[in-house]
Amino acid sequence: MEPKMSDPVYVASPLLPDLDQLAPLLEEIWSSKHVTNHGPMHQKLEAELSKHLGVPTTMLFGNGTIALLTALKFLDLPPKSEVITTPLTFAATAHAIAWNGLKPVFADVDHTTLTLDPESVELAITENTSAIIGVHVYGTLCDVDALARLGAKYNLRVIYDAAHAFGARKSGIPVSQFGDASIFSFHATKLFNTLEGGLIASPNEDYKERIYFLRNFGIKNEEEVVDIGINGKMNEVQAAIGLLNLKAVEQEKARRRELRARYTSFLSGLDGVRLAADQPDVENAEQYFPVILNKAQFGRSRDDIYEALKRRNIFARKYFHPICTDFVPYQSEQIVSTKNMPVAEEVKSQVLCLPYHSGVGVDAVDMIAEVFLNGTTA
Ligand code: T4K
Repeated sequence: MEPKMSDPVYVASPLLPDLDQLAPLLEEIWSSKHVTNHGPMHQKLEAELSKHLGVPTTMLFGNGTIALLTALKFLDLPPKSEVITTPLTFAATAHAIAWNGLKPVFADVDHTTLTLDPESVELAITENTSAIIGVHVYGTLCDVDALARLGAKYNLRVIYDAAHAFGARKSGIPVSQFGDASIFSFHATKLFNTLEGGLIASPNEDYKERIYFLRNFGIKNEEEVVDIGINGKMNEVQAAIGLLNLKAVEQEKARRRELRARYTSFLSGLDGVRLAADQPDVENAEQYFPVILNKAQFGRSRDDIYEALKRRNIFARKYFHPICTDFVPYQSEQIVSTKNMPVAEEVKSQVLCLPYHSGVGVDAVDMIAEVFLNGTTA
């Protein structure tokens, strides 16, 4: 009988403020009765996020998916035009393209970074291409310079799904300054969360007004509806949690960095085990800790490790398996266009995200180390 954690250890665990910190903010909301529709907490959080993320435009949403949908709507891309993205992402990235009446086109990922491979993107560009969505998957940054060059060369909009990259920086530049806009998820599983939530961030201040209308049914004032908007708003309780969590993010990141060091100490140098790309100029967002397992070299597969951990009550996740091109609705070339993607096809059965949050204790790390190091599939 193998050892087992007494409490389950999950891939993610929400950062939650103390209830005694939250209570006064809830009292404020309750007494004002302003519970949603751009209330004071909402406005304060947008202002704080603008400072934190280093861009003038930070528009909150009820979740990351509605933020992605709205960002694409905002771009006014030609109907049915093609948007190139990665298949190695959460379903929301691809679905947001299809829900906007656009065609997702999947290019391959780079073998080292696992983000969109600019060469593969260039091969996928046609006269119908209108945009590129890069995904900073696991917090590894896309080749933003190469994607910007492609955008300029072919006159394409470039936006980023930055759901995994909250607070990341490249050579000191906040990640939200790249591209036309970046979309963040503030879901409970994210480093910075508002239980459910999302954000469109942009270096372009002029975007604010129209995104505001799109988020709120297109309503300008009591007399005028000026756009075909939706309800994408975040409520005051979510915003209050965001205000408190924003103060705790740096401490949580520091604790995750310690966990990263502990994981790295036993994983690096293991034959057939690869860690996320080393990006020395990048301040990591500390969102996920992916390992890429090569069975031929390591002796065991990703699924062997996943199962061995699960038997010990440790729930790593196969993000992102299946990849988007495996999804039932995307098996039709009518809906998507799939390019040659040997790297994504290989990596999808090799990648495993280990539990990565401050609740992962030394005993869990020891157990994970034992699974990786002892060489059994038990
Ligand atoms: N783009 C990218 C690249 C994304 O990764 C995501 C979301 C989006 C866009 C869309 O953003 P949102 O619309 O979601 O804001 C989770 C999250 O639901 C999803 O937000 C996230 N990506 C995705 C990578 O992970 P699942 O299906 O893995 O969630 P679930 O419920 O299995 O949770 C994972 C683990 O987290 C659980 O085993 C336990 C722990 N957990 C989860 C929840 C919900 C908790 O401890 N407490 C909780 O309340 O999708």
